[in-house]
Parts: sequence; structure tokens; C-alpha cells
Amino acid sequence: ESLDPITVPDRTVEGFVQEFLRELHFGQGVDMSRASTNDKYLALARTVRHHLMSRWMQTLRHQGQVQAKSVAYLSAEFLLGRQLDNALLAADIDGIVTEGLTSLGIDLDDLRQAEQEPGLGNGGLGRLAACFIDSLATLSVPSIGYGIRYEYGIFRQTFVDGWQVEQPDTWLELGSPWEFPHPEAAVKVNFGGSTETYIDDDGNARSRWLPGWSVIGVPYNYMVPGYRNGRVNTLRLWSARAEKSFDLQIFNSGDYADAVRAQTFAENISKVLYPEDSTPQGKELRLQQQYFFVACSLADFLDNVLPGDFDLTKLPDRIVFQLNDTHPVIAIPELMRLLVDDRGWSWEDAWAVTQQVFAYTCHTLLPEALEVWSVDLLGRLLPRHLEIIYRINDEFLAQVRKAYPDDELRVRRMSIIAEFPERAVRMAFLATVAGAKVNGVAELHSQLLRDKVLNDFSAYFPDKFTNVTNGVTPRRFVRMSNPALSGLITEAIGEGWVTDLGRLRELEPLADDAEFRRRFAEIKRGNKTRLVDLLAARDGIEISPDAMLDVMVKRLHEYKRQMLKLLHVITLYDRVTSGELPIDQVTPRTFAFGAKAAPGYKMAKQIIGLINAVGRTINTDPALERRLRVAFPANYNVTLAETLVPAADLSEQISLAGKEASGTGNMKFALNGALTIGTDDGANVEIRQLVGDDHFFLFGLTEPEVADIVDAGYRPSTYYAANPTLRRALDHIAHGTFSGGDQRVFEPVVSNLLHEDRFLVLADFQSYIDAQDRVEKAYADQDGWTRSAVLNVARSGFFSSDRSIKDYLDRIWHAEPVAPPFV
Ligand code: 26Q
Repeated sequence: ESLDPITVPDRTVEGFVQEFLRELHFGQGVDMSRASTNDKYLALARTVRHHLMSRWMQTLRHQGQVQAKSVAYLSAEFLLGRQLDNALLAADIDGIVTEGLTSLGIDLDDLRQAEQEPGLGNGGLGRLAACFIDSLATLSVPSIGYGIRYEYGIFRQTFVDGWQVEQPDTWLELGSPWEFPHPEAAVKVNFGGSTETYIDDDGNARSRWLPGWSVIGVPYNYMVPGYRNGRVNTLRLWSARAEKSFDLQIFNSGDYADAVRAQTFAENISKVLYPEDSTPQGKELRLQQQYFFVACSLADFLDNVLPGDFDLTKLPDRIVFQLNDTHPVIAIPELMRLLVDDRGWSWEDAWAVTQQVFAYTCHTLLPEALEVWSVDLLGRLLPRHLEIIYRINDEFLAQVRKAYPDDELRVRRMSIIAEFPERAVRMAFLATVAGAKVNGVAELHSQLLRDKVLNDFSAYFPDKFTNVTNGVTPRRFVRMSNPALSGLITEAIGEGWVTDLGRLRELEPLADDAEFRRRFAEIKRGNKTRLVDLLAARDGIEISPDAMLDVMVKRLHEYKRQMLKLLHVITLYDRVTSGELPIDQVTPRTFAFGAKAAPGYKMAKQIIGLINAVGRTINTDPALERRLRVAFPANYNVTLAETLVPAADLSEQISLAGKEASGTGNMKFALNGALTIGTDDGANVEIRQLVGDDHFFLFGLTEPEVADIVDAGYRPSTYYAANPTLRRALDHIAHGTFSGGDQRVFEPVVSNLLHEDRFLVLADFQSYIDAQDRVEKAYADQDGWTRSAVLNVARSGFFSSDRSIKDYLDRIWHAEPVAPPFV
């Protein structure tokens, strides 16, 4: 099929310039002389959009014709990052755009900076969803992403005296050229009220929902372009509005203020992303968000995406709904309700279909991160769904009792409804019972899910459990963010690696080629210079391109152990200032941190304050001659990662073994030629297996060792007592070295480490310091280091999200790519 030429923009420099000026004129209503940077950015974004538009339309039409099995990725978060560069890359118009803008005296880079990144996610889970929809499009899989269009994404982090202060993320403020609102396709979502039983026409007793209130979901579509393959998929994010008829009613009753309040109430649902990423609070608004986007998405798929005459008993042939963690799990009772209550199906028929169309991905191992909703709250907000969950549970437990007679303890353990500390629905259990498949996100994590967190379930449903190791998109995280390295790779092995990342293996022999290593090292240095310039301009942070760049960027959480890295920094500071280590024997090193703390997470905020305090002390102590520096730029996000990751020498992946489900930053660093210092945790295990022990700095306890120590009763103070190096580091904090002598400020951190230390920082301290000493030695041999870095790149192709998606297709979705609609 070919495209209507009228809808295909001219792919020449002149054609681009004309389109751009037209957009500036007709779209922004300004001319070049008066246009602000934002005007130009918006005009450029719209011009770039034109180049994807007919592929998008074609993909939609094609989808309607082919009727192949599709994937709907349901996720409360999509951490997309900036769109402009990605669209330029996918549409392959970088060259003409750069040239065209230059001819107009505009620097493309200035316009790039004008884009506010859509930060519609917290971290790993949200970014994974964004990588997955990129790979789905690039692999030409019929698919759609469903989520929430938060008006405010993840908060903007600032530091005031080194302490985190949150600002609202007003990403929509200056216009949002990448979205397409469709108010005409709005969906109504009900909440509250009660249920009643009635006798249907066939004389059967049935239940129905009499909702108390409702809101409207308006879809906003975003293009998800495949990499130069003619396919443009859709991401559909829902925004909440007040129902017209509802507020009209109040308006007419004369209470204008009440009517406006009702509107605000409804629109609150999609107002803001919850910034907690590991200790969810059972907030009512959060549950409203979850049901809101799931109800919109299922209704949209059944009523609008499927053809009007579709036989829903065939639903499993047409769709699989992938549940990104438990956040969308309320979709399970919602589909039951749609089939049983709205379409009059029998419970058994509905259950048979429901069990085939959902699959669940778990992203955690921390017990406090497992979502539960109190029966009280669920019953108030979604009374019919609660009934349905109870029935699913009753029937499931009856089966369990049959399989394990006289094992009521097991039955209670497996119940979807927990009884203590309050009666609550365990969302992970509901997902496991109803899902066709359950997967973890790295080999170790999937094993621990089977053996520990969901052990009773893996015994009962042995075939349900599988692994799909995470991946990252090589388009954004190599091709886009590391253009110099991409150029070198392409020169060496051709450009096929961008969509077939395993081909990076072909670089392996070049690790032994001195000229290749020289160029590789030169590129790393150039990337560092880019970062040096960015941090100077963005944060006024001064670092040297000649220092080793040691990076730990991720959400701040005790289990991730930013404290461990900080204790190493303090140890070096102590060695030098005590005279034990002459400063000229220390490898110049920049210790970079990037981390947001959940606003209510006290200990995490203390640690941020402490990192900044240590940084202040170290960066200004003349004894260190600026050879050691701490750089903690505020507001780490996808945009910053794109400059930081390609510049890194050392990647810190130092979570306590058994706590980090996978990690994905670890993969981005390895793919960009950083060496990892890491524990045997999450996907680190697989990274080390692939790159080889000689090119990875392993340290720390293994998961079984951790379990043994904890079982035996862990006492952190014994490590403090036995290890003088550790003692000196902790004493510095306790004695106020970093707080102008004030011993109280960081007392909570110190006493937590000495008396609780849930994540065994002290137990792993010496092993970590020893590994850092190995890093220091290895780095002294620059050429040897570069060789290891090349091998890290060459052997990390497995961590492409394209590979992850292929694994999902084979192991879970049983769907296939279709021929792209148009190339
Ligand atoms: C839940 C309920 C209420 C409020 C918030 C939440 C919530 C939000 C976000 C709970 C968890 C998250 C995010 C979790 C997350 O990012 N997990 C990470 O997922 C990555 C992708 O699989 C893994 O690589 C990381 O190991 C894992 O920590």
C-alpha cells in the first residue's frame, strides 16, 4: 500500500524550511522576527509530527484490516522522556532539520532544550513501559499503551541548603505539541454507590451496581514511532473531566460554586502522579486513578478498538492485557463486571475468558511494596468489584482446599483477602490467580518470586510462572544519547545493531585493536566534556573531564544503598585528611549522585541532606586539591540520564542482594561502556555472566547469605566495633564533620545504621571498599580499562528491550509481529 502524496511532507531541506515557517505562521501565529524559542520549538515539533502522521493513520487502518492478536500494555506510568529527538530519529529527518534550521539561523540544540520532558513515572517501572512501547513499535507488533495523562508528573527536585524541596512539574504549561486529545471519544467511569440483587429474565439471581458518582475520561493519543519501519503505534493516556450532565444539574439548581467544586473534584483524579515508588500508602485518590484508567482502557478496547460485531468469546485470540505491576489489577474484576453484569454472561464463561487475557508482571520483592487495598475502602469506592473479588476468592480457595485437604493454614496464606492487620485485598494474589502468566523481571527475581514471595502459588500453578529479563531501548539510550559511540559502532559493524543489538558481539575482536580503543576512549572523554559543560550550565557544578566518573543514579531508597557509596567517599576523605594516604596517590574521581526521595520518606531525605553535606565539605577542602569531588545535580530525570550515562566510567549497582528486582540503569551504563561495581542482585547477575568476571567488580553478600544473616539476627553494631575503617567513617558523620560540628542533624542516619540497618550496609562495607580498591587499580591501567569497557558494550546486546519484547511474545503473549504497514 502506498501513502497519499498529499499527506507526505517533502523530505528536503527546502521542503522542511517551508513547512516549519508555515507552522510558525499558521500554528503559532508569529513570524521569525518575533518568535520565542518556545514558539520555534512548538513549530518544529508540529513539523516533525507531519513526517510521522501518515504512517500513524496507515497503521491504524491496517490494524483494523489485519485483526491480528494485539498487546495492550496497561501501566499507571510511562516515563517517556523528551519526544523531539526520538521523533527526529524515527522519521530519519535529523539531517534535513539541522540543515534547514541552520539556514534560518536557529540552533536545533536550543529548541531541544525547550522541551519539558513528560515525567509521567517514578523510575524503573515507568521507564520500562516507555522502552517496551518503543520496542513493540520497532518490532511491528500490533499494540497499544494505556495509562494516565497526569497534569503534574514526577515532582521537580530542588535543594535548599542541601535538603530536598519538591516543586510541581508543570510539563504542560508551555504547550504540548505531541498529544492529540479526543474529547469526542470520552468514556464514562462510575464510582461509589451500592449493589443490589435482582432476578433476571431467565429467573437467575444477579447482582448489579448502582453507582454513586461518575467522571469522564478523555483520551489523549501520542505517536509511538517504530525505528524507521513505517509503523507508528499509539499510546493512549486518559485525562479526567467532570461529567457535563452531572454538573449541569447542579448549575441549574443554582449552586454555581458547588458545580465548580464538582468539576475540580473530578479533575483531581488525573491531576498528579503519586511520587512513592516503594511504600505505597492506601490513598483513596490513588485507587481512583487506578480504576479510572483501567475502566477507560477496557471500555475503549472493547467498544472502539474491536470491530462492532466482535464475538467476545474470541477475545483471547485478539488481545492480551499486560498488567505492569499490580497498579492496573482492578482490570480483572472490571472485565468480569463488563461481561457478567453488562453483557449478561454466565460467571463461568466470563471467568474462562478473563483468565486467558491478563498477564501480570511483578517488579518488587519488598513486602512493604506489595499493594493491598482495604476492603473498607474498596467496598466504598467499587462495591461491585469487591463482590466480584470475593467470589473469585471463594472459588479459588475451594479449589485450594480440594488440592490440599486439611491445610487451612495454607488456605489462609493464599487467600486474596488478608485478615490482618485489617481486612484487605492483596492485589498481587488477585493478579496471580486470574493471570494466565506471572513474570519477574530478571532471572534471580523470578526465582525468588517462585521460591519466596509467591511460593504457595508457584506450587499450585507451576506453569504460570516465568521470567522475562528487562531491557532498555537502544534507540534512546545508545543511538540518540551517545551519537559519537553510535557512529564508531556503525563504522565498525554497520547500522543493523540499532534494531538487532545482539550484533554488538561483532565488536568483541575490536577490544584488542589499539586504534579502536584509542577512538573509544576519545569518545568517552568527549562525552564527559559534554557532561562537564551541562553541569556547569545547568547547576553551576564544576567537575573535571579528566577525573574518573563514578555514577549512582536511581531513586533514593535504603535498599539501593546510596549510603554505602557515601561511606566509601567518606573513607577516602578520611584516609587523605588523616595523612594515611597522600593526595597525589588518589585517582582523581567525581562521585556523581542523582536521586529523588519520595516526599514522605524521612530517612531518604536525610540521606540526600547528608550526601550534599559531605559534598560541600569535600568539594571545598583544599587538602583534597579537587581530586575528589561530589556532584549531586538536582532533579535527576530521563533528560539528564541521556548526558550522564554516556559519560560514566563506573556504574554503581550496589543494592542488597535479593532486593532490586532487576534494575535497568545497570543495563544503560554497560551498553555505554561503563564498568559495573555491583552486588549479585537483579539483572547484575546476568550482566556479570555476559560481560565476564574480569570486566565487572563484584562484591557483597549473596541472597542466601543475606537470608542466613537475617535469620540468625543481624547486629550491625558488631561490624562497627570490629572494623576501624568503618568506625572512622561513621564517627565523622556522628561527630559533625559534615554539619559544622552539629551532632544532631544526621543522628537519625547514624543510629539507624548502627541499630537497624535493614539493608546490611555495614555487613557489606568492607567487601565494597575492597572492590573499590580493585577499581582504583584497574583504572590506573587506562588501556586495560578501555578494553573492558569495549567488552561491556560488545557483550550487553542481550539487554535490548527488543529482546525482552520477543521473550514476552514467545513466553506470555503468544502473539507475533505483523508485516509493517508501510516502509
Ligand atoms: C503503588 C501504589 C500507590 C502508590 C505508588 C505505587 C507505586 C508506584 C511506582 C509502586 C511502585 C512503583 C515503581 C516501582 C519500580 O519502579 N520498580 C522497579 O521496576 C524496574 C522495572 O522492572 C526494576 O528494574 C526495578 O528493580 C524495580 O525496583
